[in-house]
Amino acid sequence: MTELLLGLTRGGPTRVTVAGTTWTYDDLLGAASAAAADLAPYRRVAVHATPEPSTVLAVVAALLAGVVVVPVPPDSGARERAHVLGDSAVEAWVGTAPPDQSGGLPVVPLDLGARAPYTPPTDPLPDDATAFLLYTSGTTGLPKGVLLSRAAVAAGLDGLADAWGWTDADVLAHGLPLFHVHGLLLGVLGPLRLGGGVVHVGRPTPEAYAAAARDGATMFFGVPTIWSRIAEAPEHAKDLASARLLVSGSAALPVPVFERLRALTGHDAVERYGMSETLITVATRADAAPRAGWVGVPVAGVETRLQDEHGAAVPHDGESVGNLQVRGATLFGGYLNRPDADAEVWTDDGWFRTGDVAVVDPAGWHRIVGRESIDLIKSGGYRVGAGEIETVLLGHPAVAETAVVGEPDADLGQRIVAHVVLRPEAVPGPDDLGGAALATALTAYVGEQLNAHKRPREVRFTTALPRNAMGKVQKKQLVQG
Ligand code: MLC
Ligand code: AMP
Repeated sequence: MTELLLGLTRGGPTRVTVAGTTWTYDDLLGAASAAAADLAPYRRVAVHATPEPSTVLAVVAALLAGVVVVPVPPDSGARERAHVLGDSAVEAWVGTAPPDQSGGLPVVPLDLGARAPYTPPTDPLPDDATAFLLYTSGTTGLPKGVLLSRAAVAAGLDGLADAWGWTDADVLAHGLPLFHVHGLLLGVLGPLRLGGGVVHVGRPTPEAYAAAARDGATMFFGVPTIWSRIAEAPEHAKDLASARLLVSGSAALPVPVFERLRALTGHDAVERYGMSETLITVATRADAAPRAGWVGVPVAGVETRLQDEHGAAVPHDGESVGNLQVRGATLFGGYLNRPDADAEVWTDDGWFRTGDVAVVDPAGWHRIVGRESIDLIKSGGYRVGAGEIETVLLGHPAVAETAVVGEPDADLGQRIVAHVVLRPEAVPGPDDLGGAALATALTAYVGEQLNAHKRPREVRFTTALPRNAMGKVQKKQLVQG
């Protein structure tokens, strides 16, 4: 197939800036070609995915070497990290390993200053060769490994290039994490395929986005939390007026944020919708008039349909709500080691059940209404399973029962709230009035086991969870907002 990193492999002076380090394409290609030679013995490697140059170099080197990349969130806790390393059967870390948590694997060092000539592969990888194994949360259990092929990534990026007129004339800026579809696949590989520049600004603050705009960035990516913080900072938002395109995704962009951004920047943010399993399937085209609350039309190579719970077609009339299914060139190849999960998500006729509920209008525009399951939470654009947090909390000696829910939150979309029934012997005494210290300890425990953004923002102690006659917890009764 065509080289995935088409733009980069042509070399040249285009700039890639991460955490203040700038490479030209020539520099990055030279450094990655040198590192790729060291990866030849491996089939699957882990990358400690900090927002730093070493992450970009490790990922590019692995892709050049044809080695599968498993990005590991840098704040992963013990349980989550052990699961990812064990399930993926990675053979080494590239660059750095997390302090004291290498899992006993070797570390292939990276030299940012090394340079070797790039030689195109004499024996190109097949299209269906896996490029990434991305771990993502389900409603229960530990995260599942999503197998993404080189062809799916290429198709996804080409679809967005078509939708947004994204070319080598663009300089993309963002401050997203480098272990998910949004920040890594779109936000780093997008430019490297399409030949454009990219600036990772570090923490995605309004100040940092404004500074990138003043430095000439043309496109900005953000999750709604980032955009809503920019919309609250008019003195910085105004600098984004010089941009060509503001893009929001990973969660629903609230209409008031869209409107405030328009007033402050003169731009209508374009929304796009996707998943780890499907990459970006629906997007607002840059040449269309964006509609607040709507995410756009299927990208090239993707088809969508709506079904009701009995599998009957739901009309695309702009009003009827149905379960959204997708198929096409951007889809994943299945979950690693999880035939049970595969069986749940694929229909008999080959469509993927997104788990999202949507409306489609006669012109093909999509509006995402919500998720089928209350147990899949989106907080700050991160996908979090209620079940994985509940399992961890139940492993704490103080906890007898728990139910985790996502409550509406103006900043985060949803905030994680854990309702907890304590074991009688753990009920706090007078030295921890209200249980504040215990709540902090439980929150920290989730961070140590899973990762920082899976920590509940709030722990509410209760004496009993609401249950139906069958004993099932009634989570809807717990969601306030
Ligand atoms: C957070 N903090 C907590 C806490 N949670 N403290 C105590 N208890 C908790 N439960 C701390 C943080 O560590 C931080 O501390 C401070 O509170 C602020 O946290 P925050 O409000 O979460 O802000 P921030 O850290 O700035 O993060 C917001 C954000 C982040 C938007 C930058 O959520 C983010 O990067 N989201 C992007 C997720 C993403 O990329 N998703 C894409 C998935 S792919 P301190 O000390 O550090 O200040 C996908 C496909 C697609 O979805 O369609 O794109
Ligand atoms: P993840 O697997 O982390 O990529 O999360 C995918 C989920 O994010 C989807 O199933 C949706 O629920 C949600 N999502 C992504 N983009 C949007 C969007 N533009 N609007 C609403 N929800 C979105």
